[in-house]
Amino acid sequence: MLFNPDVERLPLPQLRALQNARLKEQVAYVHARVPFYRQKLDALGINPTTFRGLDDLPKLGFTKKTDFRDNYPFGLFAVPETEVARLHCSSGTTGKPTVVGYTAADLDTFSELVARSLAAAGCRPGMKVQNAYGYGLFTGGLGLHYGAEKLGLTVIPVSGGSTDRQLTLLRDFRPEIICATPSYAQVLAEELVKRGIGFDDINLRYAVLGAEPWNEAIRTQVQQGLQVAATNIYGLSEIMGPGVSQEDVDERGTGSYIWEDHFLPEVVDKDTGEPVAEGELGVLVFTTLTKKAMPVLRYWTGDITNIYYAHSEKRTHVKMGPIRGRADDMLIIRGVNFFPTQVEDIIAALEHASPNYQVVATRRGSLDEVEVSVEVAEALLRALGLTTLTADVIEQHDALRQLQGQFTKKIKDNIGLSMKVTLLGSGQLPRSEGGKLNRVKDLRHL
Ligand code: DLL
Repeated sequence: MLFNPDVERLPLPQLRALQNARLKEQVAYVHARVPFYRQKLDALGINPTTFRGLDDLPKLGFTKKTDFRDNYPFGLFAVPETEVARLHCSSGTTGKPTVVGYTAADLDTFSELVARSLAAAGCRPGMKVQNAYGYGLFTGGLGLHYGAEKLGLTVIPVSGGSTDRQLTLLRDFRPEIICATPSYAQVLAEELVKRGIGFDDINLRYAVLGAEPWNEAIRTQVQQGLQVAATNIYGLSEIMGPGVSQEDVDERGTGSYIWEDHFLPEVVDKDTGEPVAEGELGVLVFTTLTKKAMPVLRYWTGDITNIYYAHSEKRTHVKMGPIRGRADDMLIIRGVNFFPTQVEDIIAALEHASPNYQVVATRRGSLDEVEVSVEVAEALLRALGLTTLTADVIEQHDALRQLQGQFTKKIKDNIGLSMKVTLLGSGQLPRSEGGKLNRVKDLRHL
């Protein structure tokens, strides 16, 4: 279902004209209202009255995460604090959080775009949604909440974690939709099995998963484990929150529609900052087109992906592929650059590996080492009658020795690094406690 068909199907020339007009307005708006941008644009020699719009976009330079930190808390706001209707934060791993603000009009747009996203995910007015994204400063909980209400869903605002309560509500309230991080959806799927809860006991049909990277193997696990159609929702606080892009339930696996009437996407080379060709991987950059409280010009998201029109079927807007990693997540191990998602790709292609993995980088003396741990697929463990795995147990089973050997070799062949591969039984790796799960640990800086 299209929530706003006129806009979602706006022919590209008209969409481009709309973006162009909005971009010019947004540049003039920040120049007039945000000292940070006025100084920046003046230094770049950009005059809003002669700025030509899309053609001049690359001249605007980038806004980086550090710009938010340097202007903490409200320095990037374009309206007086009294006009800010809500504040959210993006959780930084170090130092101060990034603060973002919304006017009442921004919140309306936020709700509309989340409503569009949920409609694309398969949700229909009248359905119930269990919202397991964290409520609070994180944008996930409230962002999904108001979008769901806007679409006409009944919201069950449970927030993240409290697995017992989640399962009780799934059984008693029988929602058709669950919104959660993919790693938490995996936990719920595992708990159903552990507790002997059958698919007839619950009523789920759709899962709307995002806030962290995931892949097709995780999709399969969640779709089978919860009996749902699982789609991707992407977003980030600096630009809005969830609902910057969304996958259509009937076009799963072909990318997520970016709501181009509000956000202007670009993909640029992570080293040179130059735009790459359509479909090529690079860093995703967004310019907001309609934001009032905190507009952002060319925000360097750090997320690595590609954008393309090739698979836009039901709508005209551009699609983005899955997030392949973050520019700053790249690990440099013994001089070799690699993204943990490369390990994920290898695991996805291994027959007897589950999608649960962890990458840990350490330094012994002056030498970097990487250990990759992966849980063996349930089916194989069951066939072998095993639960936990030790080195001895692995030695005794051909299938496990082969899996370990194959995995080690593929890593060496594809990434060019030798890594220690550890096979684990199911449930041996950390699970999501309701929010984002970090599968990569770089302990070299500690
Ligand atoms: O995670 C907003 C959100 C909430 C999105 C709920 C989807 C669902 P932040 O906390 O600011 O905002 O984190 C943004 O999370 O730059 C990506 O690196 C990552 N991320 C978000 N969605 C996805 C996704 C929210 N679908 C950062 N796939 C982004 C991969 C994602 N990574």
